[in-house]
Amino acid sequence: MAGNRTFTMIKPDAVKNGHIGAILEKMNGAGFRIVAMKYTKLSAEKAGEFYAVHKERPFYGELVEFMSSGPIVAAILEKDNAVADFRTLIGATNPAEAAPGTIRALYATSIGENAVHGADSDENALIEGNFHFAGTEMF
Ligand code: 3AN
Repeated sequence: MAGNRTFTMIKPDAVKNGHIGAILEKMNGAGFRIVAMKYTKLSAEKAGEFYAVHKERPFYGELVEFMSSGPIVAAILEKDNAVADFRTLIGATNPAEAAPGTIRALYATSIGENAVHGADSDENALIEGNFHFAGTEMF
């Protein structure tokens, strides 16, 4: 059964370009409820840990450097079928291939700097949510 929570980050490019408000509005407008949220910055070490599954990929170094380059917004979101519906809302990894109206089509600048992260499974949503919010009160 599909779970009802997902994990997201608004990435440093979208924060720097002033898109936090617009992106949160898209999330709320699509029926996602904010359960936990934090404006924070990842150290290179923490970003490396978060993206450890991609360690062998050629873009890993670039990804860690980018994700630790500036502040982000991390959040846990709630909705029926949260993981799949959120992936639809954000669009394809490469903004050039993202469907019109999706968050990445609107706000991403490149495949590396693609505005938002969305967990890709219920299991990862839980792991990633705990990474940022373990011990935090949720509402
Ligand atoms: P998604 O975020 O859509 O699940 P993944 O899991 O394939 O995509 O990749 C994780 C992150 O790694 C992406 N959000 C993007 O920032 C970065 N990334 C993926 N592919 C590339 C690439 N070819 N070049 C640079 N960065 C990439």
